Amino acid sequence: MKRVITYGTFDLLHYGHINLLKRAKKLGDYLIVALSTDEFNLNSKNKKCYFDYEKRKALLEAIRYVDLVIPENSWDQKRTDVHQYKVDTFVIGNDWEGKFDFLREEGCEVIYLDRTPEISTTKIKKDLNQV
Ligand code: C2G
Repeated sequence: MKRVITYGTFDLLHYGHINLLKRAKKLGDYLIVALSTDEFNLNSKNKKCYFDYEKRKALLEAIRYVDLVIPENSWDQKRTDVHQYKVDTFVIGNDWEGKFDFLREEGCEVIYLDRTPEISTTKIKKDLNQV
């Protein structure tokens, strides 16, 4: 069974995220999503989430492509995650191109997928403000 992992905040969940998860699942048989916790978002990603971790986790667990959701508490857990969850492939959007190549040293394939254009949480918030 080929195991794939990806990381993110996924707030507000939109079709760009779904598109990423759909393509990520196609790369294997089992998809793990490491979901940024509220504290990690606030303290390390400078993101204030609209939905808290439990709600974002429930949303992701309802997506057919997602098999397991685990917490992302720090930038540095990827190496251990790859071993702990026996991950074959790490995948993330190409806004992170090159940033996680070091995982190849752990025997993990690293793939950067094109982001879905024209959609982002920032755009959603901006458009809603103009309503
Ligand atoms: N994404 C995408 N297309 C968009 C928006 C997002 O493909 N229009 C992808 C991102 O590239 C990422 C995933 O959806 O792979 C989740 O996006 P975010 O929640 O913004 O993730 P990010 O904050 O970049 O967190 O340790 C890694 C970080 O936790 C990644």
